[in-house]
Amino acid sequence: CERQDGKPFRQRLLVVANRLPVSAVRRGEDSWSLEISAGGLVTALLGVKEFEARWIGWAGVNVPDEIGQKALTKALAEKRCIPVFLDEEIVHQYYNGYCNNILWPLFHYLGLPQEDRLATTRSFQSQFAAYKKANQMFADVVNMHYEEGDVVWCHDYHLMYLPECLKKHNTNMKVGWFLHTPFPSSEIHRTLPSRSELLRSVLAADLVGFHTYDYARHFVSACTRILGFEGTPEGVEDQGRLTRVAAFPIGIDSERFIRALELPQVQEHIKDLKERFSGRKVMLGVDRLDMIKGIPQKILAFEKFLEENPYWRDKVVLLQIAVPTRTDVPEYQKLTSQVHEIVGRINGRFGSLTAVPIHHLDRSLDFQALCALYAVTDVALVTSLRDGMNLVSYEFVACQDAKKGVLILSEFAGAAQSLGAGAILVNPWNITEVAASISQALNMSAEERKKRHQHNFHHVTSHTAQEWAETFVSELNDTVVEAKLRISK
Ligand code: ADQ
Repeated sequence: CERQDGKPFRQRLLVVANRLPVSAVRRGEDSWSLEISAGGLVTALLGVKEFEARWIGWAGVNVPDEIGQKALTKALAEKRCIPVFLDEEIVHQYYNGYCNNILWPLFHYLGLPQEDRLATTRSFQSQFAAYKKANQMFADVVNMHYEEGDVVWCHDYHLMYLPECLKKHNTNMKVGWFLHTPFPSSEIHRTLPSRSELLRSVLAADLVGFHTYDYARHFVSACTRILGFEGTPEGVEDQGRLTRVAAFPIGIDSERFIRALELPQVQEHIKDLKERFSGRKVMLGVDRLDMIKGIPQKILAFEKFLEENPYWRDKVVLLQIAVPTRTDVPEYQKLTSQVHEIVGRINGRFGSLTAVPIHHLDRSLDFQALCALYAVTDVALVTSLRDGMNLVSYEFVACQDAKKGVLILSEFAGAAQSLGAGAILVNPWNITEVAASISQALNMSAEERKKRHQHNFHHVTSHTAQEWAETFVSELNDTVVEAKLRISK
């Protein structure tokens, strides 16, 4: 195998994530069509030039029969992907249950839905057992494909039990683990019945990474308070065995967004949007429809702004693009209806026969349409109640070099630590404050907008996804001596 520049790869990198970066659709008993989804992680790994990356993960479909599994494995191999087959029951208990119903809300400080709290408490043990079983299934596939010298990079809260499974099998394996969500205060983590087991397993990795220094600090505190281990500037130490813990803030492939703005199709979209919203300032929200994104709070703040600023009522429009996720979960269905109800009420209250103040779309946009929207926006509103990083804020900044619009950003998004100096930071729970920040953004002088934008643009274009992946992987690769030390004790 060769790199794009023709030189041989130095090593192989096995990237293990819950989902493979492909959507698989079955076309016949032994035929599949695959589509690569160009997510952030895929792009990021293009930057890891010294390593030849292979993906290990679930393809997102249930394939109960051997013929189907063989055919899918073969088709995926061409994309350098290796599947982990999970049956429906495991997916229900591990993915919908333990990952999305317990860890996701807990790590975002949301707790559990009230009516589900007791039921979840009862089913906790079986869901955790399924979580461990699923993680072991991922480990089995890694072990099957691992070759000496490979570097293994595990991703996210779905796979916290994986580092231990891997090290138990092979203590020489170089294992890293990165969390894409926040790691909560140790007081929150303490409430998790499986708190110690998960921490111990993550500590089996050689390098543990988070988006921000705060998350890393919370993790180290959890290890000191819950496990009684020692926190050091390097990480966590237990009887001379060190696990390195550090912050590796993710970025985006900013060049991809900047280049896209030059495309004729994107220019065409931009022209249409400008005509459509001429005479009005455009405000934009782009989120997965998830509790953590604070969409109802954002819309209520916009209502308050309209209430308090009659002058702006027919001069501003909020475009909220929300991709539905986890649509089979009642809590998410409730969120969708709640958002629809609030939007309907506000449009009824402030709309006219010819214009409404909020356009809400329940769907995903293609890349070019998204870039055009980012480019015509005057004010972007990111009001996550908690967010590991939030890449939408980065993407908006990358597309704004001509317009120099304003970013209103939740202080509870990891991105607040990198874009805080250029954005207007807000507490999304305080709708009065968010409403005031909308007013501040719409009235901001061109000079101040330029200054703020330049700060953010510099950050977004100099801290890319590629650099993030390269830094993590090379630091992981350098941990070899420590890894051996840990094992020999
Ligand atoms: P997410 O919670 O998915 O990621 P985010 O970082 O904002 O959040 O990334 C979302 C991605 O989906 C962006 O690339 C965005 O363009 C795209 N997207 C969102 N809504 C869309 C829409 N309506 N149409 C088209 N595309 C849309 C998790 C964590 C984050 C962390 C990332 C990366 O929750 O905090 O930043 O992983 O680590």
